[in-house]
Amino acid sequence: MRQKDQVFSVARVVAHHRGKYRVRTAERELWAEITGKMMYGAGSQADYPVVGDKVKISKLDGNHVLIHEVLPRKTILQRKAAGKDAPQIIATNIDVAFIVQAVDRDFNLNRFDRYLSIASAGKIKPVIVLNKIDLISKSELKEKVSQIIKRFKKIKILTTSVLDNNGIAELAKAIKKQKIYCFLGSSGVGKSSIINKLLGKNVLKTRNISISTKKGKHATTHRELFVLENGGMVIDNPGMREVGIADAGDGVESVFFEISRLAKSCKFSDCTHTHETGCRVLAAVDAREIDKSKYLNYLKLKKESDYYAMTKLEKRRKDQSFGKMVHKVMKHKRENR
Ligand SMILES: Nc1nc2c(ncn2[C@@H]2O[C@H](COP(=O)(O)OP(=O)(O)OP(=O)(O)O)[C@@H](O)[C@H]2O)c(=O)[nH]1
Ligand SMILES: [Mg+2]
Ligand SMILES: [Zn+2]
Repeated sequence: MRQKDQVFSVARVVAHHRGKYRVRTAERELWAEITGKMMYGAGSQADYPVVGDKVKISKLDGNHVLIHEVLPRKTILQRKAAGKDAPQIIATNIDVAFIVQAVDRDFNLNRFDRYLSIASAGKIKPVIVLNKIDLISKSELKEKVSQIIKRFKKIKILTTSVLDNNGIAELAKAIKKQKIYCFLGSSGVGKSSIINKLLGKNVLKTRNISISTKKGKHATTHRELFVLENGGMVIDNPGMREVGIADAGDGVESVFFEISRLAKSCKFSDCTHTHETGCRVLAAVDAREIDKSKYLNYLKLKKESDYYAMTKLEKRRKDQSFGKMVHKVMKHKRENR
């Protein structure tokens, strides 16, 4: 038996491509695979290693190691992907989520709500990064920043331009030793370009002109963790098209904390804040204490998170009763023809 003389150590998962993992020890990077025991014992994606995880490894041969176990995760960043019930883990052990938007067509306050909700649900500190500020004037930038401050109050905002190196030093300064920073945002906002700047060399493939003419093509196709010179760690992600809410509501309620607070004084405890008399939220929207578009986005994200929180059984019942209702209406129509 080989089991006895196995020496275990701990490594960090830095990448995952098609069932193969790259892990990093204090000395170097290695290829890794999971043990058969781990594979057969895994019930869902949550049981497999993901980027950011600390894992228990043993040497297999040459540059290969075996992953035996995922060590307890400090934080989990997850979303709901289209058409899937189970949440999808983006990365683990994240300390800070850099939520990146470009100041051009990509700029959208409602999208920040989404990313902020998933960060908050994972108990991860968010920082907003506005990139490509070379594309707009100083006054336009000021206007955008004040929109963000008005909507999100206390969240830290960094403004950057990879093109003229603006704000990159401030961003680098915000990255601390041994902490993990995850870059999130739509495709093309400049996540990989920013990380290349932080690394001080072009390690990551970014979108070039010829790629950008092919619609929908992402420059980054897999998630990867990089260690910066100061010992801080950054994770590059492929741009995300779907950022569904995968939590029972805490994330959404904390991002919209003013609305949640008002909701406690609504007349009905099950108030939906859409039409009820005595709704404190609607009153605040009418009095313009709460921004209308923020309120509408709250309803939208809350609906998503409520649906997510429903059990499978409840979902089936809801779908069935909807099916029955459709059936009834159709029958009624037929009979009255
Ligand atoms: N003008 C300008 N262009 C930028 C800036 N940052 C990045 N870009 C350009 O934007 C394009 C997209 O950059 P990427 O770094 O590939 O974007 P990404 O967010 O990593 O995209 P995905 O990997 O597809 O998610 C590239 O052509 C970059 O050169 C910037 O600050 N200003
Ligand atoms: Mg990229
Ligand atoms: Zn209400």
